[in-house]
Amino acid sequence: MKIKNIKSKKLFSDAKKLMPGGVNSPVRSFKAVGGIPHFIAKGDGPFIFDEDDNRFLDFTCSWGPLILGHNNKIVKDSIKEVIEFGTSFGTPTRRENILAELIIEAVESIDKIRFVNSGTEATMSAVRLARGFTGKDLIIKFEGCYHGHADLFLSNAGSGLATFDQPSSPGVPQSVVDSTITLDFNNIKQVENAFKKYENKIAAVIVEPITGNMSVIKPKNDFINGLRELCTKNNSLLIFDEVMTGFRVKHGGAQELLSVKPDLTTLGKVIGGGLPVGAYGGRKEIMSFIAPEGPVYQAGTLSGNPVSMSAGIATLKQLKNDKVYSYLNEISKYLSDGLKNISEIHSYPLIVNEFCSMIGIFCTDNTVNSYKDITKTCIDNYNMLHRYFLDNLIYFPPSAYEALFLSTKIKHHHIDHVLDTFNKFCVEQKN
Ligand code: KE4
Repeated sequence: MKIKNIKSKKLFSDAKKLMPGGVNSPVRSFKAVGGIPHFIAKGDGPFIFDEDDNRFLDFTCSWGPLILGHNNKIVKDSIKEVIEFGTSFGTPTRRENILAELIIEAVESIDKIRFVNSGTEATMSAVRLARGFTGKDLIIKFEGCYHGHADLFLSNAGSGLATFDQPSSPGVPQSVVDSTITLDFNNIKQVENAFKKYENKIAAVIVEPITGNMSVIKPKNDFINGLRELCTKNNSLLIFDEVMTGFRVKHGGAQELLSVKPDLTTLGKVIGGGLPVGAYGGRKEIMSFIAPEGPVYQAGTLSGNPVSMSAGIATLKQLKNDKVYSYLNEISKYLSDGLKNISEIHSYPLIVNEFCSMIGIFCTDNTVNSYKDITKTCIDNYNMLHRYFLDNLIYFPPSAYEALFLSTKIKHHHIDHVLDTFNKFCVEQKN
């Protein structure tokens, strides 16, 4: 069914005259999947409504933050309440204490926390802190993991194994990535070799413990435990980038699911309830290095602003209820099992990785354990599936490298609609 998009088309044409690519973040442009993006006018529960009055069942959830669905009443009321008194004061406010306490009591590895305004700010600050605390410079990261757009993260693996990186974007000087080493996710041998090669020079290893930016890939058992052991043995810090997985895969994040404690954790998305918030936190003795307590500088005009704090508090208070995660687990399994069963019935190549409301879909029959594996999957098939779902008013993320997110507002009958649509897609593929 071709859906109306006259208004989105006009808005996109205007937007491209005003903003690069017509968007304020590249992945929204639909460049990866083709077609034009839908300009969304409002969200409500499991739905988003575009300017042409199409109502989509949403599985992007604003790239993760909206775990409680769109227009959550408690979050909305908390924002209305706080703006009665103003929006920002550039001073400490009590709501920062409240949100900090909610996070510290949920995430065992965090004794102290600093709020910033995005995931990128959180990860770049965590790396600076790790370098300041250890007095070392080198950082290990993994291909396919995304930690935001700070220069030091915009690099690809160097030519040989465990050699220094090369920039992956113009504007990033080689000097900046000369201290970054990119290795293969799930390859603990490469990490061991890097620690041997650069003995006592590695400040930290940063990793998405369950990836969401090469879609959803879970670490092999020896990988995450191996990172923990190697960092401890070499007096380097293990940084879990939980901007996506924090309060998403479990109340205590992926570190609770995997039973591995990092030295620093970065957070974002869900902790802001749809408003701009990032955070980084960890053990007291590490966090005490952050200004003004310690020498490592980091600051932000709107960090901890009462409006964002209020939305975060309202969100995390609702997530303290265990029933939320058991429900999300249940509906995620219902969707992933349904997709797998239908793909088997029709012999349609599909792998589905599901971790409590984060789901990765790969159009392939082979296992997917690393970035190289995903590049061998059929991206074109994902794009065809994306378009088919969109024409049936189901909004999957507009990139094969992104994760699906379920909110608590997604019900079984919504998933039945998705499964019926997928079944029709498979039948049509065969004809
Ligand atoms: P932000 O600066 O976009 O708030 O966070 C950066 C970031 C850091 N770490 C992880 C694990 C992340 O997933 C992200 C941002 N995620 C992307 C979606 N894959 C944001 C969407 C976008 O770039 O528009």
